[in-house]
Amino acid sequence: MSASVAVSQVPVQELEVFADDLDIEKAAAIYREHGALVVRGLMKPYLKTIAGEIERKAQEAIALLPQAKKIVEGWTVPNGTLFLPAPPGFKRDRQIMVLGYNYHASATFFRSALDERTLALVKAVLGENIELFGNGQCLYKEPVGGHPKHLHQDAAYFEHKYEGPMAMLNYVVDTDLLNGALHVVPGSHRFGVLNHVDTFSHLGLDEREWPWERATPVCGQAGDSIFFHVKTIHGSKENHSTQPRPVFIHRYRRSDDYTVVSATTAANRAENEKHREERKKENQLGFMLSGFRAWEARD
Ligand SMILES: O=C(O)CCC(=O)C(=O)O
Repeated sequence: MSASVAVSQVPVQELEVFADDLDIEKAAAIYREHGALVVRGLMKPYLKTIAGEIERKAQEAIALLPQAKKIVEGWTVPNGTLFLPAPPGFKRDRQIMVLGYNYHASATFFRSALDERTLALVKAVLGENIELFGNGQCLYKEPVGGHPKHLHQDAAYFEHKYEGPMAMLNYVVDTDLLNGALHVVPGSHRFGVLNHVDTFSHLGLDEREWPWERATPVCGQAGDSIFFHVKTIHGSKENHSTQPRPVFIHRYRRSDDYTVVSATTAANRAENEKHREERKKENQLGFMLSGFRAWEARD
């Protein structure tokens, strides 16, 4: 389907269910239909610890800025945090984008990836054999103009052989249009992988073709979770509030799935596309969260 086909706006109420009264089949059906699903309150049990740890990691990252190294995506500091240039009038010349907060840094973050209700939902969508994809991620928008993340498909960054990962993005603070609510384009998971260009926040869709009005904003409370398909178009605007707006993300995939193209810029995507047939499952094994991995001769 061409990206220029008009997308009808789906109100957020059609995407949402509630963790306290979770009907797994209904939730999975919403995800399959729209490529997006909101589960209100799912991560509440882990929130207090995670919120405190994220702030601690952010302060650690800022203190490490004198040791920052330039890379193509921005600057990294030794605790793994990625910085971007700061907006005009900001108190520093660089702002946090991806915090070095992941499963290597926090037991609670890791435990939250194994949440029973979450795994039941993931299995209803992806089947019995599930592995973790990646080490967990924390996107951190600083206050007073913290970075936008332009509309994009995660498949531009990590295109997969099969279904691809199901992402679960979790709000750490109440999140609305002022501080950077996630926007999703329901149904866009059926569009294939679209052409992405370089933007301030790395790979993104052409803003003339994909203005924010084509997306549904998902306002929510701390502890709400938004699931989205690897090809679902999504993004979030700047944080114009006076407080940070972090989110933490888990990604789940079928245990036989693997990345065929990885990229962060249009140039490295073009180069890596040439090697898609060379990518293999063998060196991409994630930790099993459900089911069993039998050895298979794959070549
Ligand atoms: O921080 C956000 O809201 C953006 C997250 C996102 O777009 C992503 O992880 O791909």
